[in-house]
Amino acid sequence: MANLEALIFDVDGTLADTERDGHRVAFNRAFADAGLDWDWTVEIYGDLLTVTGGKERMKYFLRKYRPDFSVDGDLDEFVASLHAAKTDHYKALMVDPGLPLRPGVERLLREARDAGLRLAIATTTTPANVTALLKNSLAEDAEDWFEVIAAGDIVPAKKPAPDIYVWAMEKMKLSPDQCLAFEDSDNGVRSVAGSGIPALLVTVNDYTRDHDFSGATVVVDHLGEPGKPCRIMQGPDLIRGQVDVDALKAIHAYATS
Ligand code: XBP
Ligand code: MG
Repeated sequence: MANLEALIFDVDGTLADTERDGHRVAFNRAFADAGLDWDWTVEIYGDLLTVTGGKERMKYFLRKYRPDFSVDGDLDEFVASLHAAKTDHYKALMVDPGLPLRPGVERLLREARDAGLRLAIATTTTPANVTALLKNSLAEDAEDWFEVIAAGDIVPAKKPAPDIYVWAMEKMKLSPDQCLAFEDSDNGVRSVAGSGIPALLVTVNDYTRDHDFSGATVVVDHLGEPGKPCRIMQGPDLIRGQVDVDALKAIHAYATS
């Protein structure tokens, strides 16, 4: 059995609840700037989240909700420039008003670093968004805490394809059974499963509570803090109130045995 060497984190919905109050708001601001009357409500956004990646999500929106929309010129270029404006809005939102990390995220990252575990990120979001969140919500030097930040278009196929996890593991020269992944959505779970990583901890959020997490080792409501214990929603009883390094080793051993 391999030892647990590395933790690989999804970002959106896992490190912070970025979707509803971050990405969604940034998309709507970019649409308004461009004179578009598109309004991505909290409810519609739940459906749009079935498609990962902002550019891909906009094209899905057009196909499903605005099939008659047309642009002068190239649609991909139009979507790309709208997306660049959205990224600027997202970065600004991370500064003001800012967005807190989910319970237990900072605690666990610090404990894992102290324990010598290697850290990485595997996300579909744009690299600049990861930088903005880590810098403003975790620590000025937080990007350096992660050996690899695998993000956005560096792989052609986004989650639920496994490519982003495979890319991160290749960079770190790790095999799947040396890793434990953190996700919040069914697309993330499918991506991890396809990559061969057997150990997967899911923290649900309001958008993903009802997703199919049958491929996860453990599902919890959050990682837990002192005075704010987490609740195990699926999987073996290996966590004592907070997900800590001992719990991660136990989850990894359970998943790889
Ligand atoms: C996250 C996403 C991202 C963001 C938008 O999925 O789908 O697309 O919503 O980011 P996951 P960009 O958490 O599974 O990685 O607009 O920068 O693409
Ligand atoms: Mg996610």
